[in-house]
Amino acid sequence: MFNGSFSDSLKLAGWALTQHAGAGSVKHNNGQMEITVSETGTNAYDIQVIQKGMHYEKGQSYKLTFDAYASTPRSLEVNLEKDTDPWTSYSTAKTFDLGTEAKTYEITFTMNEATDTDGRISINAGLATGTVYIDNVVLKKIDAGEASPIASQQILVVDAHSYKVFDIKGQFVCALKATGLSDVRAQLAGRNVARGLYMVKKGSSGEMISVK
Ligand SMILES: [Ca+2]
Repeated sequence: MFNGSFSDSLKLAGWALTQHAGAGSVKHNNGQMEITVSETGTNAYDIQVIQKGMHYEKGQSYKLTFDAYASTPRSLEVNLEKDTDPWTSYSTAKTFDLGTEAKTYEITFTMNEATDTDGRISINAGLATGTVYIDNVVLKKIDAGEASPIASQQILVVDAHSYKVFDIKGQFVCALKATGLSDVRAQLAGRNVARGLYMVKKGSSGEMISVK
């Protein structure tokens, strides 16, 4: 992370505007970066300010924080991603609702892709007109427990239970997590177990299912 504070000596060094559609401009003013959109694009990334050269290490968690506000309330997308085609998003693009007073916003993520020593930060402003003010952009490494990986969010959404599976002779086959008996049946079929009847136990209750 270079020149996240937009100092008076460095101004916009390290940051560059890219436009794919719409019309926008970027300038250094009062120790901040100002992105002004005069004509919206179709996508947030149609008008974007990028810093390249980010080092994202596989398995490492990161936190990006920045201060932002806007001339009128509006959205702003920020994405930590690959700098070249296919622009793989490492953080998942996140949309923030900016107000007219400065607040600190953050993105946490764990790098699940192969290490990228030349990734980028993209500040995507193409979906609304007006001016966005950015300052104090900081990217730092954090412990995995502080990040909110997508995988754990998905696990929270799925209401999974623990099941134990026995064959018709009472022999233990496997233990698995599933959302219900049909999920157990699907998982057993996926493991290529023999066709037939199985006893599936959840806690002290059990039911017979048939795997075809
Ligand atoms: Ca500053």
